[in-house]
Amino acid sequence: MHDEKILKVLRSSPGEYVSSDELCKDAGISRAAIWKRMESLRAEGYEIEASPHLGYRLISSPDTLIPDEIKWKLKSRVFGSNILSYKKVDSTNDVAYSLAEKGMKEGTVILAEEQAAGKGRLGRKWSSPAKGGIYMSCILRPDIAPNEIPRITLFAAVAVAKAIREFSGLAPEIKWPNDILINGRKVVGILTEMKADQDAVNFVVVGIGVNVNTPSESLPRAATSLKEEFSRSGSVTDLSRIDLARKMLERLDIEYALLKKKGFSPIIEEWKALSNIIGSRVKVMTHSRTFEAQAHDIDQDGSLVVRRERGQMEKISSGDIIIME
Ligand code: BT5
Repeated sequence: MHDEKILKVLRSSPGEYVSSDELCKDAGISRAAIWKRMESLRAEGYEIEASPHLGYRLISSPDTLIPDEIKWKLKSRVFGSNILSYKKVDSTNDVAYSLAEKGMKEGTVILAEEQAAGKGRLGRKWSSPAKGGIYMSCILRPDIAPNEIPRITLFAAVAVAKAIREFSGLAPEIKWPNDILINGRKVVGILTEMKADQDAVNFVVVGIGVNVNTPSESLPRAATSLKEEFSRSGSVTDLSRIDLARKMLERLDIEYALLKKKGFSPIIEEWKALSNIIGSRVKVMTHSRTFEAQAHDIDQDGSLVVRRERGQMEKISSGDIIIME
């Protein structure tokens, strides 16, 4: 079991030794227990230096999605107020859904190192190998109508795209409705699920999958990872999933507050600025039809508005698009 009290004390003097006496006092543990606790932290991947005279010093932390590691320095109010992290689950969305049904609070975040049955939309699969990705699901209880649910996907796409841009300096682009691409290849997928009755949403689960250090051989051909895109600039080291996860939660928090305070219009504007589809010729595929049209706008409920051949407008609330040019 990972010991947050000890870590807190070690972190309070970055790069410096903390004496055994101080550790005992501040972390509230006995001298005899220190060594064992340090060993178990090391087994978790913490690099801790020990000196017989000076005490202990934290050199580095593991890039495992440990809730306390993410919460440390986390500046958000709603997102991540409660974080649960698993080694392996079938799908973080399924875990979040069943916890939400039991009343788990808004802002609860479920993370996993690996998913055995990661889900895309419409029964599709999300490749979720261990160690390389972020598989995150957030529970929300927004005051919106069921038909406004696409708004949630769009708000999350804006937040994650901005987080990636701030974190890596790369230039992510949003593709309606739920993809984030870099250099034309998919790096993030978002799956929004909800429980609702006729006119009210009970809760929403926003699932976000990000390929961070994921090796390309475990991804579909049209996919990429942040590490792969980053390495084009010459750097090949792994990126910190903890730092990115923290940044994502902070950005989601900011955009969610904006959505609540100012409504959906500012989110649409941000979405358009981050997307390349408005004005493009697209192939639209819904569950029943496939046709070509021009992407014209994003509607107030999050639908895509397209212009058909004879100039007539049509609203697409769910489906996929391919950009033709
Ligand atoms: C999505 O569906 O893009 C939504 C993906 C959501 C994944 C997250 S991870 C945390 C949470 N828990 C879950 O179980 N799911 C969510 P869709 O638009 O239907 O795209 C699925 C398609 O993307 C697949 O059919 C593949 O072509 C492609 N794909 C699968 N895995 C991928 C990956 N890791 N990276 C990029 N593309 C992938």
